[in-house]
Amino acid sequence: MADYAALQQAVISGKVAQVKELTQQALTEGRNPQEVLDQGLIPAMDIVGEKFSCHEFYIPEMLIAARAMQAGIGLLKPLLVQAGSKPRGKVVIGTVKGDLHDIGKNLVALMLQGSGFEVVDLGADVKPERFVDAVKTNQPHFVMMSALLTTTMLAMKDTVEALKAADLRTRVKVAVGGAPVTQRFCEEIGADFYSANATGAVTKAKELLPA
Ligand code: B1M
Repeated sequence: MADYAALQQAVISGKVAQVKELTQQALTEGRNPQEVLDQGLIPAMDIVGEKFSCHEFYIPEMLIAARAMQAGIGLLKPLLVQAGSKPRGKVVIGTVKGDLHDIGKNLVALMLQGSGFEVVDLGADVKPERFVDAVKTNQPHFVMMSALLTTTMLAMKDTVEALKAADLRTRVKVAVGGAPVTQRFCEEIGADFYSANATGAVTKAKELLPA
């Protein structure tokens, strides 16, 4: 039986080998990789966040847990990405300026690839000008931004404004996400859509693709 509680605990305590073993065990048992992600890995990071909030964990512990999480995701990656032959559409994605959190953004990129989207991943700490340049160069259907900090969310607005100033705003759909981001914030900054999770971002992108 897949032991998601043990998997979560292994992520929280940063035990890379154990995370790999328990993730592999769940897959060998025939568990759906999405289920392993949603029930085994992601909830662990919420607990890490809670521990950080109450000063039980500090930056090193968060980093160690993040590394363990990445090890689990690494095993799931080939199963989540089974890209279709014909790209559905193109997405430029990045975590906004000032923000180094990239696990959620990487998952969104992975799910998009898994659904046949071509993804241009700009990484983390992406300045508005880099999003603008990437839109000029790649001519994507979507720009997707991730932010995990209440302070860096504001860089999403700056990016929307930079796209407007470069006369590119009407050429792309802008999507936003990340823990502090809300539908209301999305509307306030003039983005096209918000998604609370990676699968929702893929579903909405598919809906909005030109026929
Ligand atoms: Co940071 N951190 N962190 N951190 N960290 C949070 C976000 C925090 C909530 C922890 C807490 O206090 N409880 C808090 C933010 C508070 C706030 O502003 N509201 C915080 C803080 C304060 C900080 C620092 C400021 C700490 C410090 O230095 N004093 C610092 C900032 C550094 C910086 O960015 N400039 C910092 C640093 C770090 C680490 C580097 C140590 C590490 C990140 C490592 C990495 O990403 N490579 C880290 C981590 C690991 C976390 C927590 C624990 C986990 C984040 C995570 O990976 N979650 C986090 C607590 C938490 O989130 N519960 C915390 C798992 C991931 C799968 O979820 O990213 O939400 P998430 O992505 C989801 C959805 O949000 C959505 O889909 C994903 C999958 O379903 N989604 C999108 C994400 N992006 C999307 C884009 C889309 C659509 C959906 O586009 C359309």
